[in-house]
Amino acid sequence: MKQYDHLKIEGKWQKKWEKEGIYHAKEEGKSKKNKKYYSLVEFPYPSGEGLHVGHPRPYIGMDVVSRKKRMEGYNVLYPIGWDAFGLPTENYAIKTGQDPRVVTKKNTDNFRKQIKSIGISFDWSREINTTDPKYYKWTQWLFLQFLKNDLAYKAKMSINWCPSCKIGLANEEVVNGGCERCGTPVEKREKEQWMLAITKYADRLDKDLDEVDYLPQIKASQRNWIGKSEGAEIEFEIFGHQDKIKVFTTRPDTIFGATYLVLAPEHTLLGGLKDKIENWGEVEQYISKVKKKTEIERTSLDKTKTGIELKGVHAINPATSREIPVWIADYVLATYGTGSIMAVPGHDERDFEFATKYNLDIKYVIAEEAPEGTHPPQAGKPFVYRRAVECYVRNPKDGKFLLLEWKKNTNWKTPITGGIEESEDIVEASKREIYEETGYKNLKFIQHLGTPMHAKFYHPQKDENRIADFYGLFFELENEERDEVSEGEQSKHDVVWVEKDKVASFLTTSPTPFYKIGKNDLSYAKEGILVNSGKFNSLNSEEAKKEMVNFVGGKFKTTFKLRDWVFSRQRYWGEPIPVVHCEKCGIVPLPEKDLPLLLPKVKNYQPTESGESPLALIEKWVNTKCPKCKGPGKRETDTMPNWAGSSWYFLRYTDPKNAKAFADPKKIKYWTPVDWYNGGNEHTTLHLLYSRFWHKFLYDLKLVPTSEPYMKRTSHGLILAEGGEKMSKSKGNVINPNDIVGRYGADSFRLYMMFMGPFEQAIAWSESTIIGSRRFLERVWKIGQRDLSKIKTDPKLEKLLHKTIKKVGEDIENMRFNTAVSAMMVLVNEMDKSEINKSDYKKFLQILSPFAPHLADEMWNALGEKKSINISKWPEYDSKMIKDEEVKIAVQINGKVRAEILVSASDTEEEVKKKALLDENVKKYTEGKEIKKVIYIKGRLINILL
Ligand code: ANZ
Ligand code: ZN
Repeated sequence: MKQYDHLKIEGKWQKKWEKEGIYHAKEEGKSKKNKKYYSLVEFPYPSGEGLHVGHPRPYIGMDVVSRKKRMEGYNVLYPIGWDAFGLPTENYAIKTGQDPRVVTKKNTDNFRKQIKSIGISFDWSREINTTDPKYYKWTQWLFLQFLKNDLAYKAKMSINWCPSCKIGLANEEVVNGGCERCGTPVEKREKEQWMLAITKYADRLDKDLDEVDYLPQIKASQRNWIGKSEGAEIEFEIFGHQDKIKVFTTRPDTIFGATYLVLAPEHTLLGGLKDKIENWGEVEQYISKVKKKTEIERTSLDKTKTGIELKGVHAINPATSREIPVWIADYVLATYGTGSIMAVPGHDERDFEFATKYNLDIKYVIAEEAPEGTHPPQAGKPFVYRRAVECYVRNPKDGKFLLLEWKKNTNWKTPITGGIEESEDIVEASKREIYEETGYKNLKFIQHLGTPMHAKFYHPQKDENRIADFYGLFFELENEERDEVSEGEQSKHDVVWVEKDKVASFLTTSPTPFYKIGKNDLSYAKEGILVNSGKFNSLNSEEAKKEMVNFVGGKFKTTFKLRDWVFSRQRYWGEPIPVVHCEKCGIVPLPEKDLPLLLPKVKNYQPTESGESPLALIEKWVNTKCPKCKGPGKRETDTMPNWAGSSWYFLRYTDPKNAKAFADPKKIKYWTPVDWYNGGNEHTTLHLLYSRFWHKFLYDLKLVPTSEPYMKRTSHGLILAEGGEKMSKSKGNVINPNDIVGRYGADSFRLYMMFMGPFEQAIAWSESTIIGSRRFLERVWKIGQRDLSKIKTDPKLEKLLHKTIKKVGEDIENMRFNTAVSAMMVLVNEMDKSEINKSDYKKFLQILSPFAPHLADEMWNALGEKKSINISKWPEYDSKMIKDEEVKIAVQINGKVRAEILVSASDTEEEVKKKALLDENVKKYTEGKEIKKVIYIKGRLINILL
């Protein structure tokens, strides 16, 4: 018997596929199949380390999808190329004194060979490389379109600077305050930078997510990054000063609770207020301290906030007309909103923390709606409003809490409560209530328990409905001294002491305030009902927002967190920015005929200490003529970031060799949008967002037919080292896919990669599991060696085959590759035990072929097929075959057979019982009777006991 020898099979088929070009996408009209399908994976950065075992996971995943689509009759475009500009190559070139072009060539050659050995069905005839001048000519051309449309501009910017890489970083490239590449803490530097105005597209980038099929977490993280925020701008007058302080708030409904204002320490208003600020010296010191902190240090919730009051400056709350203090603090950023806020400590966690620390007023203005209690309001009864206290009293001696158990026609169990007047001191009122109801005299006030609870209920003794705002307060007994309780109170309720962990279950009211005891954060940030807000009381927050903005003369305003994109780098290995600086004409774009502007060869790639690009040192290149006035000009020496080339590469694949345009519009129209794009999560807020932005811009220029580039986006999890650590060269735990392919074969490797776990989850490499995949293929091989010609397939196996065809097809569509593989494993187990004929075996090979294309083609060929299995027609399942067998079940009632029902063999016990009880005959006997018990004996009978 022939042995399964992957070394013989795989190279042979790879050559044959390549020679026949079976994976080449056909141009429109050149294919019998005119339904196109564009599947895309992120093209790799060809690093010196070569292909890592994590790279192929998405390639194989989308390969399985693409192969299936081809077999289903689609004209599939599944391309690959190299995103080859970037720092690692440049740094390597510096270290070894080689030209980055040479390094790139070596690396891409290696990557190509590695990828080809895995048998991915890429259309290699469309390979692209972002560092190829024929490619970056068009990246430069596209940049000029941005420039012409005022979407590219130069600005002095405080940028994130990595002192180690000597490079400016976009916000997206700063991770936890450090450089994404090397981890060095990022500094701030003022620099002239090229910017792309992505913020002009912020709203569309957010809104149009509704129209695409991205995984929900991908949409959410894009939305979050764009950070659309609908709110209002409101002006606060400064007492005795002409300037006003404008704040941005998403909660204008809380303005009655704004007890102070905060400006960012960089706020431009500060200069003008200088004369009024009594403690200017301290303030100045504080400002220079804050400048040293990063944005993340300043805004993360877990960092303690600092600030300083601007003594002598007072603002006027336009809702209450009261004077409130003005502070500067690190937690307010100059770059967001208006750079100043109205602080509402009652309803914002950061303000609450700050107000607690600096002893500023906390005022609650949004009551939390209490869940409906045991006594909901009754129809037709009048509503009476109360402002009330809800008191929790703890005896520190035994830790128990003082509660009331009500008498008379009610089962109420409550804390001590009582109505209070608007003007009354809430703590004093509470002490009075506690004394009247329980007799305890000496109470120590500990804590307010957050925002009031807004409750609606029926008061049985008063026979009326109540709407009440309950203010929670927490006291402790100073001692147990107590007076006699009046008879009137005694007749209403008993006084009881309850252990802490029984309080919640004891109470018939909502225990929400009780849970707040001892908590640090007592701000309430959600929606609710307005209180302490004058004529707006009892409105809900949503209604109040509109009315409040009008009331204080504010303006509705939408802001975004997204910032414009820093689009220049002071490094060598990137696309030169094709403009000339002319003293007379300013910034002049190169004419199209001068593109590409080639990256000149230099002797030294080292970035300069001054932060200039190495290109700045090549005088011959820098000094040029102004394209407009022909006077002397200087070339721009910054280069583009490595995100430039990848922002449009998927368009180039549709027409990779076009020298007249970035791609022929007809070809773009045929192939785009991309039908399915899979990529890494780490690109969600970078490449994915950037390329959507470029695409929308091109759409506006009518250069592409759709406003969204990708119809569907999914992502894959990382591959970790055995043991769960990240694979890294320094840890010596990197797996080279070529070793695996050499030892076990590309098919085993592919199958294993698909089988190892859910595609979207991170998973650790496991040598033993790949051996399992190899064994599985050996069994498939062995079955293929049987004489399959004369026999008939076992009926049971045939059914399982059809079910498996259905399942594998559906699983591939849903990226459940692992369950597709395990279904085929179950099927092969069954094949081992039973007979299968040739035609059924071939169907199985076909569904296996996207996963193990080499082996499948070898066996397909051995069974007499001339053309590749990979372009055969995807098998259809017989829908009659996938129906489960039906079984007759006898239905007894009290032991006598009264009916028979048909159920499916795969029905669960629950389903069978339900069907039995719904049977017409059974219903006749059970109608109006109580069913005591139902007993089911699997596959045979059911007995209903009445
Ligand atoms: C008053 C208020 C009351 C706020 C309340 C929140 C809750 P998002 O949703 O992220 O857009 N804010 C505004 N500008 C800021 C800045 N430059 N630095 C720091 N914080 C700033 O957040 C908007 C809210 O963040 C705004 O609404 C403002 O606080 C704060 F119960 O205003 B709010
Ligand atoms: Zn000029």
